[in-house]
Amino acid sequence: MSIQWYPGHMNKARRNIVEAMPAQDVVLEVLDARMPFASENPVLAELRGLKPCVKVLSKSDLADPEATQLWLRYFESTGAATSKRGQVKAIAISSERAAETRTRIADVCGLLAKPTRGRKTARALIVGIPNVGKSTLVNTLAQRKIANVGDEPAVTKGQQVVLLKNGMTLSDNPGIMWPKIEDPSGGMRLAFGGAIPDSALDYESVALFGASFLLAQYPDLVIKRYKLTELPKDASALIDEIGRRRGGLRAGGAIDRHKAADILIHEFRTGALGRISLERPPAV
Ligand SMILES: Nc1nc2c(ncn2[C@@H]2O[C@H](COP(=O)(O)OP(=O)(O)OP(=O)(O)O)[C@@H](O)[C@H]2O)c(=O)[nH]1
Ligand SMILES: [Mg+2]
Repeated sequence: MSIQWYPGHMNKARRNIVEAMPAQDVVLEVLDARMPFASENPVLAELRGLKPCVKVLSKSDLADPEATQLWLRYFESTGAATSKRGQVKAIAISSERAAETRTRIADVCGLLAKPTRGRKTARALIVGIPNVGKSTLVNTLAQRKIANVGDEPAVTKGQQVVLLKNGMTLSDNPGIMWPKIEDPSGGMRLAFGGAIPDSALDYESVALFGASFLLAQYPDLVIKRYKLTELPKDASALIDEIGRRRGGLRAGGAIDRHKAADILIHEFRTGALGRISLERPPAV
């Protein structure tokens, strides 16, 4: 199953990013720390051109800390090697650690964002795919609730410019996708993580994808969460087992697989299953 989702407001959001780009000193590209590759929009690399860029690995509280360290090293080393694409740095943040986020952003912007044209303070454009925590980051940096946030994709519908107390100008943008997701498993990871609205998904296929990944990579977390005595033989058996234990049975004794799929997806997204990363970087 391939996943496509490109609602109309994203074209306008893209045009706004193109218009705002020349005046920016740095681009803060927010990625999902659990899947930095799948959540990296190829269109944004094109739009930023040679602008310095910070890869902000958000939701790091939900990601496997070991994988996040590997990703930071990966982006730092590939960033240093790709001067053709402008300077790249990487940091990891979490909404639970607001003060640390402010320090990390200030430090990295101090290194990368040199204000130009006689200005004393920098301008930063916040971009990324939907639901990765862009508006949450704006609120953390502004230290007040200035942007709407929500646990579903496409909450922000228009560009919003915010002036911080330290003089820095931030521009929050709607999350944008790209017209065609070439890699079907990347699409599945995005769906499992919550970047695509549930209405555009086949819930059970997404849960089967997630179940099969978890059985292979995080079997101990699966056993612990669902209090299993042994590992189910495959993804479908895991969904059945969750249904049996947690989802209740339909009339006649059939397992409610849709409900079981919902439980697995929800418990991955909220971190109830544990700290899980869906991707690891290639060796560099
Ligand atoms: N666990 C965790 N949740 C986070 C973090 N940052 C944001 N969230 C949650 O992720 C969801 C999406 O956050 P938003 O800030 O609205 O995301 P966005 O990138 O602005 O989304 P769009 O406007 O739809 O593109 C919300 O439920 C946030 O509370 C984080 O660091 N950790
Ligand atoms: Mg937003």
